[in-house]
Amino acid sequence: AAWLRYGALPAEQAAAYSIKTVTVLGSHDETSPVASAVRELVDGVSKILGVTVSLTSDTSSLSTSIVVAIREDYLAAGNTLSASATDFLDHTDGYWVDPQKTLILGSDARGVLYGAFAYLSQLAQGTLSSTPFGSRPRAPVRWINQWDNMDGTIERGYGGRSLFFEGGRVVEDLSRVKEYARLMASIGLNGIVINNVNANPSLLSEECLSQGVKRVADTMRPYGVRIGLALNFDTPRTLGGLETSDPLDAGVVAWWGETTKRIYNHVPDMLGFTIKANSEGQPGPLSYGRTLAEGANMFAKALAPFGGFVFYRAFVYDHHLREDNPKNDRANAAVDFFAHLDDAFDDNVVVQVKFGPIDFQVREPVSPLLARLKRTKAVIEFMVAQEYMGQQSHAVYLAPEWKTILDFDMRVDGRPSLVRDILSPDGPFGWPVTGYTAVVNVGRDTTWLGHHLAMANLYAYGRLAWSPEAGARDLLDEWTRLTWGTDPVVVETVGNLLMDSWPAYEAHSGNLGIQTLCDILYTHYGPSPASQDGNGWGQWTRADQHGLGMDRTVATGTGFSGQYHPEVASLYENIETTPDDLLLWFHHVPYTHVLKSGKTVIQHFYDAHYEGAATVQTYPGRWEALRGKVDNARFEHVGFKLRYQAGHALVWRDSVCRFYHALSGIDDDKKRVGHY
Ligand code: GCW
Repeated sequence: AAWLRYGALPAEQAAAYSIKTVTVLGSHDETSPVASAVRELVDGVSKILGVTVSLTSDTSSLSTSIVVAIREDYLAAGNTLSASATDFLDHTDGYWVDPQKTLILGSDARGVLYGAFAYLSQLAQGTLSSTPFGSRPRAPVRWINQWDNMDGTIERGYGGRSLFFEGGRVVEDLSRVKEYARLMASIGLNGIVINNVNANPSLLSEECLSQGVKRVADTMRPYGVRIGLALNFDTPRTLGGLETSDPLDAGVVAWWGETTKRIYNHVPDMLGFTIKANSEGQPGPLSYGRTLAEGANMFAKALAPFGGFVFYRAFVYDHHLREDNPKNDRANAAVDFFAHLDDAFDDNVVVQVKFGPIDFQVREPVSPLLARLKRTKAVIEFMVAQEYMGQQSHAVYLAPEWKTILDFDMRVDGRPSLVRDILSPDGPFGWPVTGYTAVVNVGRDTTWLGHHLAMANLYAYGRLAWSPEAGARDLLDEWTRLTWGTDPVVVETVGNLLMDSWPAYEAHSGNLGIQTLCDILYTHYGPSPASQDGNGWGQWTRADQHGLGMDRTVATGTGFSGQYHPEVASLYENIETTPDDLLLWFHHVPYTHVLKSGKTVIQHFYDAHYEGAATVQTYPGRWEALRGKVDNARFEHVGFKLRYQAGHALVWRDSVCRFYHALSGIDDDKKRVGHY
């Protein structure tokens, strides 16, 4: 149920409502999102108000009915609309709710469903507006990428096995998939790529498409969720039996054309393809001496007749990079590989850019590529899966980190260019197709993500993809009220704890922009500052006995800072204007370098690690305040996880502090690290 629990309101509050029925205008079949909206309202209002609400076609008692309609059906019935309602209903997926008249209108079928969920959300939180309200998404692309493998495992999966696949095929029972589509729709998400970007060619076998992929699409469609597929570039060779997968080979082009047609036979509204190519050992156009654009455009041409899009990932980099060359820098890769191709991509290619230049670290600057493509459309990629962020064994609320990205001003051509505006059709580049995707690893675990508190991240992601200007704390409080109840003690406790969680995690893992400092060779979990350097993965810190940090300046370093537009470039080029929290991302400094705070870098490391770990130590005690206020099963489950996290934070603290103490030989002013 997650946040769709529809917990009952206190009786005296519920008594204020007189809803008995739901009435729909127009006719809609069972697979329409309008029908889902009606089912959701009947179920939700009944539970929240503790009454039995039913669907009726009798329009004589509208005063006690929720009236649900697509705008055109509402107008056809002789009604009129206010200018404010029209503002929202003029946009795809927009909705308008009038709580007084209990009227829910959508600009289209999906809009109706989103309006129904918005109404139910406010009703369940006890915060139903007394005046009419509307909303519309800032961006059309609001997607999820699952990294599910066909054998049922999930790459970076910490919430159980795949909901979609098992034993090389799509599972029989898709009831959890349906529940997932409901959750997605309730936060405004409208698309999902169901398989790992490290894609298995056999996904495209006729059996898998007709028996499996089609059923997944049919299951999610009533919730306004469309599916897309991640493809393996070499499929023509490995599955199709061709000699090559060269994107300019006529046979390969024809093969993709036919294959795409075959997919659309089964899934006529398929979104398109996501491509990870020439990345981490995956094949791609470069393997055939072709450009990335030639590779992307091959898929684009196959998809164009069906209105589909290629989401071509910008996560292309050399993972055998030589650290002995001080100019080498993995962070440069996205712009180096893609920026010069801005004019070369077909119209239905969208470049999918991870939010930071490296890889979902605890803190990164915004990927400069988001301000360097103009003609070519882009979407941002976030990660709800906590790969580097405690892997859902730690509670870490990520929305505050995402906000540092979304609210950042890229100063394109010297003008205001917030990332959240760039990712909107009404933004500086006017991309009609743009927005958001996030890697999510929901699995068969009853908690979905392996940790009840991790669900705040999924909730906030969907809500931010719809309204990127929303506040991290506001979204968290909504989620808490829906998930845990409206008791103010519960809302305060959960809210304060989770708002502390990203800063605390950063404090006891990697500070000052040095990256997360977890093991990067195998697990991406737990402290291992030594693992960053001495290998080709390029997540280097260049720590030695004198200092640490990557010199990414144009003047003396890798030149990365020069990938930004001039105002941002000069902000990061100069050590004086670089914010402390990204200092080591952009500059190599001695351990004794003095920060803006007045502390040395090394003392900051020690202090932050002790403070961060101390904050995490408070979590189990703070959670105790919820005993008896939430159900025992979830209370115990979270309590157990928080106690584990408190212990692991100490492991983090001591490993990182001792590592840098040994390397630098500099003692802790407060005599906690070292021998005294
Ligand atoms: O962060 C890395 C992960 C890989 C992942 C890759 C990617 C799917 O460690 O597991 O592969 O990113 O985003 O493609």
